[in-house]
Amino acid sequence: MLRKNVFVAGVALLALGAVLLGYGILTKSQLEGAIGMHDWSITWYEMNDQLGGYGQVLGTSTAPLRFDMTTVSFQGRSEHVGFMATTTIDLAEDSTVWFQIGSDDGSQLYVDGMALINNWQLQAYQTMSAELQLTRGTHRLEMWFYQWEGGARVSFDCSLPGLQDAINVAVAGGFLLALGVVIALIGFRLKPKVAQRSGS
Ligand SMILES: [Ca+2]
Repeated sequence: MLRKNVFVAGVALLALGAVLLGYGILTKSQLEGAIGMHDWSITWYEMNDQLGGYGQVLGTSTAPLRFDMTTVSFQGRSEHVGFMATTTIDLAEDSTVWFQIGSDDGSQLYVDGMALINNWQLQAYQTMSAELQLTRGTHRLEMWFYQWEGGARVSFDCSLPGLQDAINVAVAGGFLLALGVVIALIGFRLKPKVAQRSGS
């Protein structure tokens, strides 16, 4: 009886885990597919002061929409450097979109010309996020960043709200599935021992 109960509990966990895992992965791919992404066009500048005053242009580069430059460096330069970057996103339907910028030192984010996040200051790496209701179609993003001295990092992320929840559900589902397999196997292997004990 014990064997059967353990086995059934294991299979139930396994099934629940598989459903959650599938649901999480499906939701994640739907949310990720809902934003059409394009690379950032970045123009790098020399910075004139620690308040984020722009100097002369140093050059240009590109980056994927969602990026994390853990050590900012342009042409070997990691201090007194900054950029202005532009890109667009395409929405398949009207959506609330979650944006996050992170920077050491300062950063700002504009969406369709409107200031959405302002984190323009000397600081250790810090992220700030905001959500914005946007209509179906193409929207223009503009990001400003500067690094004065010391640590140098900048990141950008965006998604439809719920992406992290979907990832968490998938991870929890995978854990339950693995746990269910282990418990079902234990239940399965209990049989001979239980049978021998009851028989002796
Ligand atoms: Ca810094």
